[in-house]
Amino acid sequence: MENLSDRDGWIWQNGKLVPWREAKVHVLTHTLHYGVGVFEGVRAYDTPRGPCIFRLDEHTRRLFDSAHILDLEIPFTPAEVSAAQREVFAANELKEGYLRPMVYLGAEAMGLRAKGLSVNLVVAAWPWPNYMDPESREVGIRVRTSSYTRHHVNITMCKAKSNGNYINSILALHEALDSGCDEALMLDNEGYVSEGTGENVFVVRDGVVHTPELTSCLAGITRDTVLTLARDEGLTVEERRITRDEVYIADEAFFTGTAAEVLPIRELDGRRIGTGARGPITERLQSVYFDQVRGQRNTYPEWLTPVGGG
Ligand code: PPE
Repeated sequence: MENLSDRDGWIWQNGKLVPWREAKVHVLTHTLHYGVGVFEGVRAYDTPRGPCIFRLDEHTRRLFDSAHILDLEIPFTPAEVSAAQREVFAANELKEGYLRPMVYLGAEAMGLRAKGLSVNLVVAAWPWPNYMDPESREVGIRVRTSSYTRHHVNITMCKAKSNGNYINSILALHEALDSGCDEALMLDNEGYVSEGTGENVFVVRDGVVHTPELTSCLAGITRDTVLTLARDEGLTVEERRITRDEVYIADEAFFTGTAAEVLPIRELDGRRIGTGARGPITERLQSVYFDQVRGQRNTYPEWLTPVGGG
């Protein structure tokens, strides 16, 4: 098995590039014990202008928003954090890949009462192909509704992409994987559809594209991208509460996320969705999404930040 800690390359840690294998923390690192930290998942794609980071400033902004929600003060400016991502991506000489900025509290003190701990930032970048096999992008995945409820907005707040929130996601995802599915669908505490364990969710019915409101899911950047591109394609989009059985009777359904990209759902809880194959609107949105991130369209050039130069 590949060991992600044993690679050549560079990791940006607190302002400087350190050799990949030396980017370490102490075992008493506060975030390791209690999960109070925040992170981002960002992708860069190869484009005709060279490797470009997709919606870099929006990801950086969400990192700062997440930190603010958890009352963590990042000791860098947003411009410095965006520059760090470009720098580490370039240093690793990648064409396409995934970036993982993460903010964590230091090991100065233990305990829930600890205040005034150092706020640290790392950014790693490595090639990370979509975790579904390429076939899934065409045929779609099988999903089950999780027995675990998505965080209530006043338990751990879903607008923060915080480390601890992913305990909930991992419990739900592993339950789904153990039962032979590919992903879990999370319902909120009122029983309405919220999101996947690391993706936002969309359904299509009678040509209209629907996705849950932002109150109980992460403000996904891919979600926003797909909503924008769908409107540009002349589709009607609605952000509203969605029930589990509405997904069963949808014509099409798909997940969106930086890591997952645009991923068709062909089945939920053993019920076929639509024809049980990738639907035409999903296929169209998937295609415009990949063209957009790979710089094959002239639209939204500001979403693509070249890694090198300028
Ligand atoms: N909801 C959750 C819970 C989530 O984790 C993500 C991203 C999204 C929605 C979609 O957000 P966006 O990437 O901005 O479109 N999940 C990240 C981590 C995935 C992982 O496996 O780790 C990601 O996609 O990078």
